[in-house]
Amino acid sequence: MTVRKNQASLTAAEKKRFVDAVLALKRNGQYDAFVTTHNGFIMSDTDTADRVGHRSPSFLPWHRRFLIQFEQALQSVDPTVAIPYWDWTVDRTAASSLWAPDFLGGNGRSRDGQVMDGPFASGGGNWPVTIRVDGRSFLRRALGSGTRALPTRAEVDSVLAMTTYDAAPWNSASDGFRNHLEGWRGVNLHNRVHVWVGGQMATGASPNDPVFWMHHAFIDKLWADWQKRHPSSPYLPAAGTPNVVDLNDVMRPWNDVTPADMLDHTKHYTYDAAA
Ligand code: CU1
Ligand code: CU1
Repeated sequence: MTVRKNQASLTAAEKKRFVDAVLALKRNGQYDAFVTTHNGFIMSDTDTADRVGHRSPSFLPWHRRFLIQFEQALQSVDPTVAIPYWDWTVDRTAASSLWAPDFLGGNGRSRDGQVMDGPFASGGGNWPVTIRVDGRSFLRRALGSGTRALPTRAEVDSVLAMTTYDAAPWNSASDGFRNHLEGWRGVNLHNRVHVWVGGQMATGASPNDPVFWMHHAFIDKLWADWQKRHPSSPYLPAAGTPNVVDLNDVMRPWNDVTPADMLDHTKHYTYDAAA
């Protein structure tokens, strides 16, 4: 059984196994295929095809499926590995152990944002950024350089208190839990963390930074916590919505998964703690 743990509670050996599995996927090309897939699903509010991965109700089930697929790839390398989650309401500075050289490495240098230490630093030769948004092939970060601090627990709780999953027009203007969690409205949880990390994390090619998976595991956990807190609040919309993934619509790029299939994460993994 796959148990996703808080990254702050991992042992040195668990951190190493996670990093080693990530590096193995980078070497065999699978990692960059995930980056490419993500980049293809950055959506605009005005897209006329189904809006699947972002700015839409299926933001949460799409990333749940995406993380399951990545976790299965990691486990094909090392069956003991699960995606850790980063609770940024607690580990909220560049001094957190998350950013130590034995895990993800630290901040980018001021000159060009290049990450200089840890397993994903360009100098180590193991992490060439090939799916790029510009000419730079090194991992970049600018921790905390955004104008806003990481979200607080009180802000998270204010979003978890919302009772409606999503609402028309089902995009970045919507009211409801999904859009406040995604961050286009209100206190802004998910988007704000991408901006706080900076570098590739602030772009469509964000999975180039392995912290992407830990950030999204926490977003996924918050969805699970919300589901537990509001058991009678369904995924919305239910059916018949143009350009939007309804409950039983298939989500691209897969041809075998719907939001309904993703509502119960415990078939695939559990979290080490509930909210
Ligand atoms: Cu995403
Ligand atoms: Cu994201």
